[in-house]
Amino acid sequence: MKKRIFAGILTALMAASLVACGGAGDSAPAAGGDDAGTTTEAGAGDDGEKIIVGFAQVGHESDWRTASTKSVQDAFSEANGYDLEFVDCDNDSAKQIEAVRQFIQDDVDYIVIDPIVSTGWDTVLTECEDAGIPVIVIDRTIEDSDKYVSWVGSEFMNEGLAAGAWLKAYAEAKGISDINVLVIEGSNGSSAQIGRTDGFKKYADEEGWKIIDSQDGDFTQDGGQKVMESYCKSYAGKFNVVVCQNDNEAFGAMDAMKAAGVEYGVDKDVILISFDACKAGLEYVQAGDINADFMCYPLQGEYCAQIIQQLKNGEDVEKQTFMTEPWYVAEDILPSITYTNNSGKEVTEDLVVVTDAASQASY
Ligand code: GZL
Repeated sequence: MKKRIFAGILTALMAASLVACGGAGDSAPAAGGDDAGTTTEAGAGDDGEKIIVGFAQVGHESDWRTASTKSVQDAFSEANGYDLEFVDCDNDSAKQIEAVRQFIQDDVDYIVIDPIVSTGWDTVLTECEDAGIPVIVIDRTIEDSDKYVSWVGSEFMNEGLAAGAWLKAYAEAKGISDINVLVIEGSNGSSAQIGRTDGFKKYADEEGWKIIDSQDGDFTQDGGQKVMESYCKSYAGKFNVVVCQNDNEAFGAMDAMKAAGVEYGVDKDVILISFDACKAGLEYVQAGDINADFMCYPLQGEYCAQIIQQLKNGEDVEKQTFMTEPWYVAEDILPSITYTNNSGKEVTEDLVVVTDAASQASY
């Protein structure tokens, strides 16, 4: 119990210090670069006991998720001094809340959550706080509570703005003036779906593009295929852009368009835009089937382990750490794009032309 009280005081002190120093977000090293994460020293507690970490993962819906899970499992390995309690919540929010409550009952030392949806968290996070168990959130965000010590992930609104900024510049470069878009959204209510949808829609509204339809593909290949099959039936010949909110949806959408005789990719009937930039996605970019793929960096396990080490050592931790996420394209026609990001800052992003997906992919 003594350990718990100490952890509770530590958490409160950390939160207070973060508020004091503004808790300004920190940007992580470039994805896939040499300094993307560092080897984590052994996590064993001071008394040599393993540090017990409970991890409630979204599910197993995509290549991105597989990489995310492996990243956390590798960081919290037994060899690194951890005992990881892993729960695959299978995209079921009730199951995820239940998993966190089980971690509290199991009296774990730290809890890591990738929240399926961004609301409904304050009650259970209060229970974690009362139990003196620090919570770290990765990837997606929690919007209805700040009762966690730190978050590591992506600025999803910027990902949506990136797709819009690229499409605007690309359409101008290609002389395409009439833009009619079909969107296959990610799991409804997830911060990734909300941010990518809102960011892209900002450009659509400003540029006068028509978003013909926008349906939930649940971030899966099957979901992407089913929605695209329906789109091909309902909107044949009426669309020239498809935005898939992750690569696995794009894989399914390509199968559906191929079956319907719709040509997509570079200099075809339909411009195909995707997110995640996993290796398989970049292979399609290299082949010219996907025109642009906006990275969402999944390897957050090392960052999580570093945060736990800092907490264990009584050090301050950043409240937010944002991943660095390149923009990948199939054609070498635009060197870079300048856009105004979600913080109102004018940012110039270099476009990475995919010439060797295997070496350019981060995961
Ligand atoms: C985004 C992540 C999303 C990915 C999908 O950070 O939560 O969930 O874009 C994954 O591939 O399913």
